[in-house]
Amino acid sequence: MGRRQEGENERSLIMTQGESFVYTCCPGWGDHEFCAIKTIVKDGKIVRTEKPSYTGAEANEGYICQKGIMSCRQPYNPKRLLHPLKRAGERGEGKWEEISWDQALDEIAAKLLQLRDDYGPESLAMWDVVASVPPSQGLAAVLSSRFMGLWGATDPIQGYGLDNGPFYAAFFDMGDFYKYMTTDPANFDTSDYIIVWGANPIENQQRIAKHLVEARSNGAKIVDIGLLFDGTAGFADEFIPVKPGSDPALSLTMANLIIQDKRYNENFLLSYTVAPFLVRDDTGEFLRDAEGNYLVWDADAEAAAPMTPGEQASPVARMELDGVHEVGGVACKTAFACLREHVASYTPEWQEGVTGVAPEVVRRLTDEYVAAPNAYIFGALGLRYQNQGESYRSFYLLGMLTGNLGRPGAGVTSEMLPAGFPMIFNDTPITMPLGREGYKAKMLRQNEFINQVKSQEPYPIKAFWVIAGNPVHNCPNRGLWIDEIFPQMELIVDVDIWMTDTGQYADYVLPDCMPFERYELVASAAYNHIVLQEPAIEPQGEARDPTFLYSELAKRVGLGEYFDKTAEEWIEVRIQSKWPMIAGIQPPLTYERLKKEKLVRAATPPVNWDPFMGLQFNTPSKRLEFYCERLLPVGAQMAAYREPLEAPTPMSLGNGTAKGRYHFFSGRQRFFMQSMFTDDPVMADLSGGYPTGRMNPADAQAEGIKDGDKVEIYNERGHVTIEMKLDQQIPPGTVQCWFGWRHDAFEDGMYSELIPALGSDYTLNDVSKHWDSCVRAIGGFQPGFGTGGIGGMAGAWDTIWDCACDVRKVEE
Ligand SMILES: Nc1nc2c(c(=O)[nH]1)N[C@H]1C(S)=C(S)[C@@H](COP(=O)(O)OP(=O)(O)OC[C@H]3O[C@@H](n4cnc5c(=O)[nH]c(N)nc54)[C@H](O)[C@@H]3O)O[C@H]1N2
Ligand SMILES: Nc1nc2c(c(=O)[nH]1)N[C@H]1C(S)=C(S)[C@@H](COP(=O)(O)OP(=O)(O)OC[C@H]3O[C@@H](n4cnc5c(=O)[nH]c(N)nc54)[C@H](O)[C@@H]3O)O[C@H]1N2
Ligand code: SF4
Ligand SMILES: [Mo]
Repeated sequence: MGRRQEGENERSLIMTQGESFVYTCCPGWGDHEFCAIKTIVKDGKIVRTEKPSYTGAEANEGYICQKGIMSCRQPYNPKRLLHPLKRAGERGEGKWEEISWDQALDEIAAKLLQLRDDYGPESLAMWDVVASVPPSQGLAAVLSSRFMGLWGATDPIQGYGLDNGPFYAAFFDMGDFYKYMTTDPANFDTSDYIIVWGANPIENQQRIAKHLVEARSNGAKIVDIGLLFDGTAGFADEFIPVKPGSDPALSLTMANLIIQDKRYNENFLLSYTVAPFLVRDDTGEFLRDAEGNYLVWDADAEAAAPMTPGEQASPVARMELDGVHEVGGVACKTAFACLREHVASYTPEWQEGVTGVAPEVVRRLTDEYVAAPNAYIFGALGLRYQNQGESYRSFYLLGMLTGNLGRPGAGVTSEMLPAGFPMIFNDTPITMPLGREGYKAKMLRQNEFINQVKSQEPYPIKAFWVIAGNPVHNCPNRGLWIDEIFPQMELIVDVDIWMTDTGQYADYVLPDCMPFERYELVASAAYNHIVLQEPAIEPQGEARDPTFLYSELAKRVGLGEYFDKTAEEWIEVRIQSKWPMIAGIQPPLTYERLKKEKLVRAATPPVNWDPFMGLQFNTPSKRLEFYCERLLPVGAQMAAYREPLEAPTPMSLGNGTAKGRYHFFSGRQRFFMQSMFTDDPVMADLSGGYPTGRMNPADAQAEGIKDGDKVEIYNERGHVTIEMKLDQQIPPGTVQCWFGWRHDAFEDGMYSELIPALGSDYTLNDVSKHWDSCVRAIGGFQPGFGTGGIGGMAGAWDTIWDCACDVRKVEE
């Protein structure tokens, strides 16, 4: 197994006689921290996990958290799936028969072939939330993509709203998606002021937490703008609570104050944004000359001057920032003037009614943010409302107004994934062996998939295969899956390491290897390192890796010739990458070298990765587009406050759209990783032992609910009966339950019944539909783009927190 013996690596921690180690992707890696862990083995058993030993500039990076440390218990957990299972009773009844792999794959293959003959290959839908199986772009994703493309299966998670809003801002403001997902958190270290906005990195993202601590020890002030008084609120120097989904009202008030007080960075705005571009009053489009050039106002010549599209440099010595003109009979003003007028109604007094933040607090916050030499807005994924795109765009707007972008210590993040430089492997020959033309998978938007399953038009969908994910639990609404989607399926296959809420409704459940048991290439994990994952132990029970699964399946459906390699051979193909940071490694990165050294530093530039470095943008104007022409058709050219879908904010003030009196929130829990780790009794114990709800004591008193009472939380979609805890951390108007507990842990109902169906017609709006068509128009919605569903996810919102509910005490 190529394990390195004690003493071979001087950086490794102390190992005793007989111990050796391999590197492993942390099983908790779906938390976006992407850690590699050092797995220490003795006598064929894992004895513990430790931090990895990176080299070079990253030698002091790479820590692991309590979940990473506890993950080494998981392979031996008695609840783990160890045998292929075939349903013995009704779906969901929990009766299973243990069968052999041969029987499972023979039967599944025969059914797939029959469905293909009867309904066509696209009647098989393959679900892949790539984040779920560590590493997210590993062999499970790459090989299933290869299978999907050759078979011609349906890929149903395009326009799925998970972790997706940041893509909206990145696409329209900066002209890219993936580039802006990651930042090296070491960039925070030298910041003077950090606003953590709608995120809880202290409990959810330990690599970020490490650098927030670093920044504060260097003198930074940390402000948390959030809903709950969570771990990050406790850590921060100041906590500013806001009403759910109200953030754009606050951030745009900050923008207004910065503009009114002329505290913006004029030079940055003129050099890197569309601020000086003239905008037509009549159409809202940028004013252009006959050649199609943009026009700006030359302050010296007192005349319009052309700006060639794609040129970032200023065409004249002095461009005007703020002005109103008439050019060739067309009334126009600069984009900056449009912005100034647009945000003028966002006053500190007005926003208080939406956010609950006092006017003097927003004034002071703005002062501090502007005065800091280097300021960061750390936005992440806690803003799961339909208006999240407006929030993220407004954060980037604040960065543009103050010039806090593109240098260490200053920046804006939205989808905050901590990582070094992106690494791109040679995956296309694997995912698309017959080229892009030969890739036959059919992309469906999630809402189309839902509608199509219900109607079985325009083509029938009869089989559902879960490559990765636990949709019944994690892709609400639970009732949609159980009552509407699954009854249409003649075959449901779930591949996992645990029996999940999804697996319970499957016809076959297939046991995957854990990362500790299989080969992989660890990519984004590793702070500029390429790390080989080698098996630490033999697969437990009959668990088998994705190479086995897809090869054996392919063989039985006539695609065997395409699955002729071992996991190690596929990895050899993957590292033959032309990406300069891989291709430029010296001596060259070969599989032999990787096996010998276990991790190899990539040929990265001697700076930290920051997507804003160099301030080059791929928008139509090649500038930052806080004023975005492409959003004109839906009136969203500038960020604005839009009421969230189930508007809990005005509701709690007594005047809202009354879908319920409370806002329901089911955010993440420190000791769980989504629905993982719930099967470890120690982690479950640390999480309170069993699921409970929480609400503010003032609300509870008004409802006649006491601490520990049994309460039903309900809305028109579903309900859960749960023990209620009274907790000051939960703001009035809000009811909370931690995300992760399985359905079995509840006495009656389940919180995922309450939540709107993600990516459905209900959660999409005009803006998201327009966004989807814009992404398609530039070909970004391509088959197999990325290696799994994530490629086409843009075009929908997470609306998990847009969820109104009611509560009532259950009399016993
Ligand atoms: N331990 C652990 N870590 C995880 C995960 C896990 O399951 N467990 N999951 C991972 C995944 S997939 C993700 S996407 C990330 C998400 O991680 P985060 O981005 O940190 O998201 P959440 O923990 O859902 O919510 C963070 C905070 O957002 C705040 N919030 C809610 N509504 C609002 C609002 O309207 N305005 C503002 N300003 N704040 C609001 C709440 O105070 C909440 O504590 O975590 C990752 N990390
Ligand atoms: N109520 C509520 N719902 C939510 C959220 C919330 O905060 N509240 N958060 C949302 C967010 S941000 C996200 S990202 C999604 C996450 O949704 P999912 O990606 O579906 O969540 P996970 O539970 O991380 O992973 C899914 C499955 O992968 C399995 N798995 C883990 N390791 C392996 C492996 O090595 N091999 C195989 N085959 N399977 C493995 C896990 O056991 C789990 O069953 O949930 C979303 N849903
Ligand atoms: S932060 Fe996440 S990936 Fe890193 S050790 Fe913890 S659970 Fe694992
Ligand atoms: Mo997520």
